Amino acid sequence: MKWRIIRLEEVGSTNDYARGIAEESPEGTVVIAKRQTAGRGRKGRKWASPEGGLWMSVILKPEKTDPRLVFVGALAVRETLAEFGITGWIKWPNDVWVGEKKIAGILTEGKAGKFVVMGIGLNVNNEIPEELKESATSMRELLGREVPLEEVLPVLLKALERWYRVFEESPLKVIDETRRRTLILGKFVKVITDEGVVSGIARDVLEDGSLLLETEEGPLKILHGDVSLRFR
Ligand code: BT5
Repeated sequence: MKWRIIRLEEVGSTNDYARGIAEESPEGTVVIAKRQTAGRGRKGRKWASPEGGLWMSVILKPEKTDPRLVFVGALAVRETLAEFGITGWIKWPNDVWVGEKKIAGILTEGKAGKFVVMGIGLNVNNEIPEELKESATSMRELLGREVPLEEVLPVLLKALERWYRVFEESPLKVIDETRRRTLILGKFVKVITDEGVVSGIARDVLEDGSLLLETEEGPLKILHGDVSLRFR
């Protein structure tokens, strides 16, 4: 992949910026901002993006828009953390956790047949806001030292490229690896979906990327949702 990096001091959201230029930009264009003033998660949730974190969006032009692309981002982040000696796990569908805390989130958005913007937010050296201290961590907190963003970025881009190629060749290989790296399988979870809250044992990540939950009423396939684990 020929990466073309656009660096911004500050932006509302790198995903919005990337979406604005995606159609006329080549695949491999990466938008990185030092700070985001309106960083977003799914469903318009806020993503805290003070200086020190890696806030970026990658423009991809896959043959087909595919919701499973989110795992390419999550696997790449997991692998990047591993390079720095941190063991992270994917929390289906779009988070990476270390222990009981979230360290990264992926937000894929796109225009069918045109482009996909893969937003990645990774807490590196940034402060974690007070209200997230219980649920979020950073590489700095885990390693006890700052890690220059310029060291993290090439590792992440390399891993992204590799997993993107694997995905193009065979999405099922990406699903297989996602299964292996998923934190919640075999655990009792609660999932908030648009249809309501369901709970049960997370059994599998299926070929289409959905989560298979074993509920008291039987197996249930979930396409979108927010999983919470009962840690305590
Ligand atoms: C996500 O959403 O986890 C996707 C986050 C994607 C952020 C990147 S940064 C670059 C690009 N530009 C953007 O505007 N976005 C992308 P979701 O699964 O909906 O999780 C959102 C929830 O994570 C929030 O409601 C908070 O509870 C929590 N959260 C917010 N900021 C966080 C942070 N910095 N670290 C850990 N957790 C955070």
